[in-house]
Amino acid sequence: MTPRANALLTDAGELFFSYARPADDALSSLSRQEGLLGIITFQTGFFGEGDGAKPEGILQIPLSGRGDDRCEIWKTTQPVHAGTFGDITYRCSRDFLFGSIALAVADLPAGNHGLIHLPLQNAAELAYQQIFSLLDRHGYPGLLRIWNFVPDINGVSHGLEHYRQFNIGRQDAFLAHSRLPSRQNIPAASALGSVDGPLVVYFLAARRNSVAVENPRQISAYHYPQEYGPSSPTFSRAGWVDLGQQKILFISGTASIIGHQTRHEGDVAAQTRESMANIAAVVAETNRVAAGPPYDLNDLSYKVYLRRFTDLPIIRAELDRLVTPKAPVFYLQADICRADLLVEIEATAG
Ligand code: 3EB
Repeated sequence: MTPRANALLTDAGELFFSYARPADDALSSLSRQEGLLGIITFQTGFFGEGDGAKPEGILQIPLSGRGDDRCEIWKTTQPVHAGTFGDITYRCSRDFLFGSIALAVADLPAGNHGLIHLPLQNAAELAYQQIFSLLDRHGYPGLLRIWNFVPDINGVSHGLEHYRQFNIGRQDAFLAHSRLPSRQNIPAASALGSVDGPLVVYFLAARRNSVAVENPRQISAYHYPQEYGPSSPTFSRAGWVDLGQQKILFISGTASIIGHQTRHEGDVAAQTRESMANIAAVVAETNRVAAGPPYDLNDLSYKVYLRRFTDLPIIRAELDRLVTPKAPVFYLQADICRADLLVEIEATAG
């Protein structure tokens, strides 16, 4: 974790992440650490329910399911300073910016149904517009990775599933900021369910862009047909970024989808194997297009989102067969963006 003494001044800084379980009293000092970009916790009530004890600078994700007492921590080798922009809270260094936004979801006024903006469409568009404005303003064009937590993601209002509403607003913001149709401007992402409340999004951006990677076994999500909603989801299957000495691979949330169709409905073991086969395909594609040392499944750190907590032993058994026990795996219970998906797996190698 120490900066390399011989690093050239022209080198980009490095990025580090970990899934750690800091002691309660260590968190507030952690949030003041040099080089800290972001800390995310998935445990609701971790800091004492409603007593205001939540240390500053820690993002709390209100997952729709059970959390984990570990935190996700992002750091860099460079000095960091904090700021706000609209509803975004961020920390940035010379080369990196970590930000988060929580936007209340307002229901439509009565009588307005279907006319203009649906509630999650509106929140998604506003959140992404603010993110792109911040990145444009401060010169971090490379949106490397983004995590989306959509309240009651499979719930329906005004005749459209919340995730599908979200996809309309997200795509419109990409279009408004001229980030579409270029595939190079489409980030790796995850989309999960949170409790009914605000839309919460967190992200990592950099001075330089990542290389978007797609999966030959799947249609690009931005080309999904209309049967999955009026606007397709705007994310790439993975992003690979060359930071000089360090290369990072961000693999998006990956599910049991072939082409554009869900496979193995109701069979969580088979969905886990198919998701891992998709991750293996993305790794192989990265090795083909990225100019760096090849990756394999054992080089990755995983975050696994499971819809039903009782599926944990089944999913864990499948992963244990495919990946070394040394690979970090972080399990979180949450709803997944398609109602027939039981598991979504993301992976990162730095
Ligand atoms: C899929 O492949 C599964 O909408 O940002 C995975 C990762 C999924 C990201 C997103 C959705 C998203 O379509 C779902």
